[in-house]
Formats: sequence, C-alpha cells, structure tokens
Amino acid sequence: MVGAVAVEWVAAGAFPAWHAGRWEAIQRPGSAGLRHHPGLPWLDETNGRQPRRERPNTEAENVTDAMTETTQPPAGRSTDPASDLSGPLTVEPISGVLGAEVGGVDLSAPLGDRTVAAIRAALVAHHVLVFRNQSLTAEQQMAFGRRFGNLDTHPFVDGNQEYPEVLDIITEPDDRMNFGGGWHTDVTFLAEPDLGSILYAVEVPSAGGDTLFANQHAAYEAFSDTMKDMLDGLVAVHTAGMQYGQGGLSTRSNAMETKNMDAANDTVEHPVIRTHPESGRKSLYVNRAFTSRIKGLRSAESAALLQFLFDHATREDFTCRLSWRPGTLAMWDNRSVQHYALHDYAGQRRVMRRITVKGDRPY
Ligand SMILES: O=C(O)CCC(=O)C(=O)O
Repeated sequence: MVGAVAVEWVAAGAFPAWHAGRWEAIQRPGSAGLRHHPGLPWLDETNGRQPRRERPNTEAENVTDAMTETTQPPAGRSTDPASDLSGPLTVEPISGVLGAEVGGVDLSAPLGDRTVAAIRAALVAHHVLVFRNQSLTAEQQMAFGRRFGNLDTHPFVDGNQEYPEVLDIITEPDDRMNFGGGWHTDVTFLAEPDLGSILYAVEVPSAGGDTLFANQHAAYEAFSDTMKDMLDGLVAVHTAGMQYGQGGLSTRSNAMETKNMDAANDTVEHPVIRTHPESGRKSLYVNRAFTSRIKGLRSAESAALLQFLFDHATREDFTCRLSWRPGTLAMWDNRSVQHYALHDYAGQRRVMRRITVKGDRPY
C-alpha cells in the first residue's frame, strides 16, 4: 500500500500550522520526497518575488527532515516500478492558509512511489493541490487516483456510463443550479466518507466557475480553549436527505441525474471535531449540506450551535479560491477542507470530471 510510507512519517512529525515556504521533490539516489529550501523562506527563486515575511519557524525544517527520511524506499525492496520524476516537483502555496500549485509532474504518466509519497505529503500539508496544464483521459485520471486508495462511486448521483467511478459534473448554460454550489465536505453522510476528491477541468466558462476551499484545521485552531473543550466529544448527525431526498436541493439539477432517493434519509454519526489520521491535527467536521443536528442537544440549541459552526467554518481568512483553466486538476483532502463551487456563469457551460478516493471512519 503506497500510502503507508507517507502515513508513517506524517504521524511522526508535526505539521506547520501555516503552510508557507517552497518544497521540492528531490529525486536523486539516496534522497526522495519533498524538500524545503532552507534559508529561503518565502523566497521564490523562479520569479524573483521578495520574501513575504520572515518566519522564525523551525517546525518546517523538522517536517522536511521527516519527509526526506521516511519517504525513502525501504532497503532491499523495489518500490518504484514506474519511472519517477525527471526534475524537481515544486509546491507553491496559493494563499496564506491552504492550497498549493504543484509543478514538475505529468499526471498522465505512471508515477513512481516517491513521487506519489511526495504528492501525498504535500496534500496533507496544504490540503488542496492544483496541477496546471494536464491532459488526462478518464482512465489516466483514475490511474492517478488509485495511487492514493480505492476509488468510490457516488451513491446518489449517476456516474459515467463507461466508468461508474467517474462523475461528470456538468452545468449547462440554462441550468439554474450547479453541483456543489454550497459549502460542503464530500459525502459525510457515509460512515466512511471519502479521503479526497480529484477534479479535472474539461470545459470552463470564459470567466467565473471558481471553487472556494476552507481549511477546517484553521477553523478548529481559531476557537478559544473553552469552545474547543465544549466541542470535543460532541457528535453530529449527517444525512444526504437535504440534498438527495425527496425535494432535495441536488435533485433539482437538470444536467445531473440523481438516484436512490429512498436511501437518502439514512443517518450516520461523526465527531464534531475529528482528528486527521495522517497528521494528527484536529479539524471542525460539520457542514451545511449534510449535517442535520448535534446529538444530545434540544433542536433549538442544535440549530443555533450549528449555525454558528457553519458560519465559522467558512470564514474568509480560512479560505482560498481556485480559478480553473481547461487541463487544471485539483485534489483536495476531504478530511480537512470544505469547498464551494460558485455558479456565477449563467449562460455558459462548465464540464468537470471527478473521481473520489475512499476514506476511513472519522474519529
Ligand atoms: O465543480 C466544482 O468546482 C466542485 C464540485 C464539487 O463540489 C464536488 O465535486 O464536490
């Protein structure tokens, strides 16, 4: 299992609360994985930008050590059947709180284990990864996704006829609503929600159609200690009913066919504060689309608390915004982010191709 290498080192090292800096995958004998440019915090050598701020942080260097050490293939075992990177893999943050553009990798080619471990490390550190100028068939996108785990199929939306794991997310020019047009975390109505989603832009409007992301570690860490104490241990009820049940919002889309309406009102319970299985960091884990109530509270209490948490979760200073181009691929960590697909392009078409990687039970 490819991810096991990354799991090991991530659990061993603390992640920086912020995610600034420049990381590179160094591919040379005896060294693998992401590497930070020591002594050059915030200095982007490639375009001459000045350092944005000095940071006295040594945590990042600790992480670097962990990365270079533990992404080494175990001695005596070949873990790298595919060709690996020919050059450095660059990771440039796109906001102060989450998201990074990753360069230097062609996702249509088979990736080596060290490259996959480096991408996984970057995902856990930055939560949303953006790969520009890719050219991917559905099969190549699925092959990339499978390097991170088994692929899932959506229980309530029809997948692609040839590849059920692929969801063609289409907004037609006359659609009044779009798929994902509200803050949400994917499929939290499942007992084991997906680890992450991988979305590829096929056709985008001339302007608009951006996707917003919000860092739920940042949301948790911004709470007072008293609030953290109160939320830790609370359990929330999640359901697909509000979206995919009778009259649900997502059943009203013209372009996307929904199914299994009868099962949509089933419920599952998840902790309000979850722990990331790879980094050990806590995050807020309720979302407007699928969380219906907090267990053990009276309905007015639950509604008031959820309203506060939904608003808090998507505060502007926890977000980044992704502007798509055809050939952009984004991968997000569904265990640490919420997202929102804007629909501000009426009269134009937008076509995206999504796959999802299965996840674990939140704790
Ligand atoms: O189309 C997008 O930008 C995002 C769609 C979405 O919300 C999702 O795939 O969960």
